[in-house]
Amino acid sequence: MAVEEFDVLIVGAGFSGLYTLHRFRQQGYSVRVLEAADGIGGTWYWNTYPGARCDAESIDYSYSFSPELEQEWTWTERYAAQPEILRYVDHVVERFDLRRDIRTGARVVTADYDENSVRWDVAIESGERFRSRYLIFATGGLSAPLEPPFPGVERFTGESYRTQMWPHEPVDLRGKRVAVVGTGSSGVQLIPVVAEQAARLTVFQRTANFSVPGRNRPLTAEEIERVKRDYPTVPAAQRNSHAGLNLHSTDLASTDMTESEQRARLEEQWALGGSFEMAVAFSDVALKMDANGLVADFIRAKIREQIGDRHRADLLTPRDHPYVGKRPCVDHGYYETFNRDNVDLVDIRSDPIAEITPTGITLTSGIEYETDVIVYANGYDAITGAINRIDIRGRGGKSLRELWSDGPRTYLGYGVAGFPNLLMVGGPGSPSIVVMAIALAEQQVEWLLNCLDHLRAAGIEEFEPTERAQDSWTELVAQLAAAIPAYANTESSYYNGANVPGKPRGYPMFMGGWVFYRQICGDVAAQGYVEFKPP
Ligand code: N01
Repeated sequence: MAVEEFDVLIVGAGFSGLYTLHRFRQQGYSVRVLEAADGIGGTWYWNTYPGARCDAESIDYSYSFSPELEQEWTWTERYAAQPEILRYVDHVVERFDLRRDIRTGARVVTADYDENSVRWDVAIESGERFRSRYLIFATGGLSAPLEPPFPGVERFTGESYRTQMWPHEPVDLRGKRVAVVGTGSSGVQLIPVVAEQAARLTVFQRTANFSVPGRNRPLTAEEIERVKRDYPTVPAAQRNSHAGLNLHSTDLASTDMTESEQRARLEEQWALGGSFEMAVAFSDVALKMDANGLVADFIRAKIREQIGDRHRADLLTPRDHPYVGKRPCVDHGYYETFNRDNVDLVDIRSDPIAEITPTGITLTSGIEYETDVIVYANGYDAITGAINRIDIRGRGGKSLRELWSDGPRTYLGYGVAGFPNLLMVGGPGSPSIVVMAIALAEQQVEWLLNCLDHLRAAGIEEFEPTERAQDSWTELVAQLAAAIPAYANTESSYYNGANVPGKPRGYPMFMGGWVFYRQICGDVAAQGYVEFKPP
């Protein structure tokens, strides 16, 4: 079989991979994107479950590299639903003629570095191989779905669905008994929609999460006009923010306010809607447990107000983690759903699922729930999962998976010692997941292009970070997470790997905020990328 060769191979055709393709191609590199799915769009291709919607506002959740694109495209709602986001992806793909360089249905299984030819040799599931000088992973932080973790899943004779890979054909839940397992962002979005369709919905909850109503609504003509007129200010403000989002944040700590000012501020943010607005109610929400407690207590009280039944309200009230320690959800009618007569809530913290049977779900106590449909919304092997599922071998056949067996080690999230010309966008060690992915990709790709220009001008065609730089970056990433009380006081979350049996515990992403990250990247560039050296 002929082996196709390119300057750059990119793994993943989500928002990050698409921008990487666009810019590297513009700079004159020959590029091929290898995408596992049968379509383009990454997480937005896979997550077609009912209710799927972005939890960042659509105006922010957009590319900023093209003023023409900003003017042409018009979002219809405050939070875009999955089909609209996929239409935006399609528009971008056509607009910038990206499709011709993307190979879909091409799941990368191995990547081997050939030191003699200074090339990466990449194989996809079909056995076809590709070679390139640079290999860029744009695989996404939440793209490695976890299998439903219960014995007997395959014995169930009804219909089973997974939010992470919902069928692209319509699923009819009308008149059926439906069980949903999992109450993270996916479950919280899906549950209100399913409740309206199903005859009976039973929600299996292990951990109550914090969720804040999104207050979604159509964008008005005046808003659209204003945004389009002021567009350059939107991404500019994003770049000066912690998470790449335009939020109503404040420099005031909770301790700078009186009790009544705190209360007013919390009500104000609550009225705006969305969990990120609550996270910036005070400047110290993640940094001081007292401030965190104010926000958490406020949301707990609001949750209770939304639910009629006291026992249910109690079960749905989060108690085991600080606000933002686990990713909080943005909902659209979640708590009200539990006031419906056709909805049940089962606490699988006190009575865990023992097995899936041919007819339903059995708990450890022996209680059985018969159902026609089971929906698993059980989450992802976050940040490292997608890369670690590929067998990647660097210099001397060294395995990346083995190198990362105690947690990922990278330099700035861009590269790994011992793996020349392997690069990452939104990878471990970057502010992956905690900074809005599109904005982060735009910044990182520009940085990488400048880095390559600089190194190539110096005659360096093969490079990797030094061990020393990688060690100190890995240490900094760990120290930052440990120094932020909201994370340090959260025991179990996909952020720290606790949701995956056997995964090393630790925060694999840079938690110091985007401004700080960009400042460090800028300093490294100004100093001539000195920690990237030939092997
Ligand atoms: O996954 P999750 P998700 N027994 O890991 C439960 C993004 N996203 O797909 O909390 C019983 O958050 C688990 O329980 P627990 C967003 O960043 C964005 O919902 O581990 N239960 C939890 O309730 C989000 O944060 C959007 O105790 C088990 C659930 O399954 C991220 O993706 C929409 C279990 C998993 O929740 C992931 O969200 C959707 C077990 N053995 C997703 N194992 C938007 O943009 C797991 N669970 C809006």
